[in-house]
Amino acid sequence: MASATPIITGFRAVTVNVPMARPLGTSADMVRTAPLLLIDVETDQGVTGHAYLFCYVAAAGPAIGHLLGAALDIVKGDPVCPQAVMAKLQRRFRLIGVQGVVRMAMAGLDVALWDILAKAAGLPLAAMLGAGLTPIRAYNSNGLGLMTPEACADEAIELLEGGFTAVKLRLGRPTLAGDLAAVRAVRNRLPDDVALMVDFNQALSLSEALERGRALDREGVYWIEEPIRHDDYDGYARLSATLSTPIQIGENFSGPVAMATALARKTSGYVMPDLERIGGVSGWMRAAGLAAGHEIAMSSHLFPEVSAHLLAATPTAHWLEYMDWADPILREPVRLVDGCIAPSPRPGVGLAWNDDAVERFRLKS
Ligand code: SMN
Ligand code: MG
Repeated sequence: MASATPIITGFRAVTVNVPMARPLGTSADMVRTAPLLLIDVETDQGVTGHAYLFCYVAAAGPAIGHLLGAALDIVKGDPVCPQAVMAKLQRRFRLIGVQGVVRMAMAGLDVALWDILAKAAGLPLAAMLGAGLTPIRAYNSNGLGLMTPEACADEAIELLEGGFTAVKLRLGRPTLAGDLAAVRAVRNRLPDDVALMVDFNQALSLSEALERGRALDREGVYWIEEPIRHDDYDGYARLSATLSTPIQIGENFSGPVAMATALARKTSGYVMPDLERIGGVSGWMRAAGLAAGHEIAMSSHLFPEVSAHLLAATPTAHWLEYMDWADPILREPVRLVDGCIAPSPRPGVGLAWNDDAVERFRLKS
C-alpha cells in the first residue's frame, strides 16, 4: 500500500554568519564570512527537511527568512510535492517577481521539500533522482582571491591537499598586467596536469574582456568565468566566438528559462547553475535537461553537499565547485576522497546542523 505524502506544517529559519577559513578577495568585494540561512521545514509525519542558502550579505538572511515565512503561509497544509508547491508560489509571487531573494527563498524551500521526500523514501537524494552515488570530480574553490602573485602561488599549492586536480583563481585587478602576473605565478607553481580556472566576477567591459581573454588564451587557463556583466548575452556570444579558452557562466542564471536563453545564444562553452538561483532541486533538474539537450558540460556553483547529489543525476556533469564554508555548522561536512566528493549515503540530502556551532555563529539581531 502506498504511504501518504507528508503535509507541510511549519518552518524555522536561522541566519548564521560563519567565518571563512580562507577569506576571499573578489573583484566585487572582500568576503570574510559566509552568511547562511539554515532552513528546517516541518511535516505532519515528523520528517523535517533541511536546506541552507548562501545569502552573500548578512542582512539578506533575515529578509529571506521573512519571505520564506510568506511562502509557508501560502503552502502550509499542502502535500510535499515540490513541483506543485513551486508552481503555486510562482503564480502567487508573480507581482513582486520571481527573482533575487524571492527566488532564493523558494529554492531553499524546494531543497527542503526534496529532502523530506527522499527521507520519507529512505533514499539519498541522488538515488531518489535515479542516480548512483558516484563520486564527483571537484575543484578547490576556497581562497585564491586578489592577493599578490606570490601569495596566490603559495595558496594554490596548499589547496591541492586532499587530491584536488583543479583550483580557481579570482581575477579582475585594475590592469591586465596585474592579472597576468597572478596567473603566471600560479600556473608556474602548479603541476601541469592541474587545471586552473579563473573568475572575474563580472569586472570587465566587453573590450577589456576581449583584450584580457586574448592574453589568457596563451596562459593555459581551463575556463574564463563571468568576465563581463552576467546578463550581457550578446557580449558573451562575441567572447565565445572569439576566444579559444572556453567561457564559463551560470551562477547568475535566474531560473532555467534564463539558462535556455543563454544556450540558444551560444554564450558559453560551459555552464554552472547555482542551486539557489536556478530554482533548487526542481530547477536544477530542468537545467540538467537543457544542458543534456545542448550537449554542454554542466558544473555546480557553491553548495557542494546538495550539488554532489545533483551532479550525480546530471548527464553532462563536469566539475563540482568545492568550498568548506558550511563545514563549521554541519554535523557531517561533505567528505572528500581523492579530489572527488560523493553524495551523502544518508536518506535525504545529508544536511544536519551542529546545534552548538549554530548557536555560536547565530546572527544576533
Ligand atoms: C563567488 C561566489 C560566491 C561568493 C564569492 C565568489 C564566485 C564563485 O563567483 O564562482 O565561486
Ligand atoms: Mg563565479
